[in-house]
Amino acid sequence: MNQAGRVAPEYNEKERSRMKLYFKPTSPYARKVRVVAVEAGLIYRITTDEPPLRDASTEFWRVNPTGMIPALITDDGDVVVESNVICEYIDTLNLGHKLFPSVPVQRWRALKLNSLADSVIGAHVTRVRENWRPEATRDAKMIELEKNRVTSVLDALEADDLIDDPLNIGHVTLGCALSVSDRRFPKEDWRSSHPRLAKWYEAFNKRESMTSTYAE
Ligand SMILES: N[C@@H](CCC(=O)N[C@@H](CS)C(=O)NCC(=O)O)C(=O)O
Repeated sequence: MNQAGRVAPEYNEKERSRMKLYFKPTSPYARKVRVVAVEAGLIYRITTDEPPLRDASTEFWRVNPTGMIPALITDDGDVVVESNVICEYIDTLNLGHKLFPSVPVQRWRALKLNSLADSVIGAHVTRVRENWRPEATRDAKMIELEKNRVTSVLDALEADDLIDDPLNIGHVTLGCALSVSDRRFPKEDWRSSHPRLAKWYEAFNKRESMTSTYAE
């Protein structure tokens, strides 16, 4: 029987005890996974592959029915998709400080920060894609809306104390989101209107997990 997202068993024979991450160096969603793997001390157990995207005829789509990155093949040969799920999977293997807290109040705060930061990545990605279209066909209203969404979320985070919590998945996602801000929209100064976030990011961005996963 074909199970959705189940890879061929021969993969597991060849690659026993190694996980495989399908990614692109510039994907912020895939970077979340790599940052978590470094923070968890598990990056050495992960091999990587850069699959062709947007082609349903490829081997990648056979392995991963969504055709999206990131996707992780576990050392049991299962495929796990969607960055948050992959991050949590890796965190279950993490013997050190957990990035997905188990205490409900802390967990909720971490997930809340994570979802807000994820919405910043989503807004950036939508805007970047819109900007790739020929100028005459771009949706200016959508570009403006996504820009406002980013500002709105950063304003909310600036006014909150979520970033002061012990390191969690929300910080990882926020770090990756702000990195997209700088890389894709370098002329937009988010720092002067969000000094608390700027200070936090300056320190966070120096972590080995961030420096070792940065891609131009
Ligand atoms: N919500 C997903 C989003 C993943 C995503 O949007 N990945 C993009 C690359 S950044 C992708 O695979 N695009 C290929 C496609 O759209 O077919 C996650 O968090 O993993």
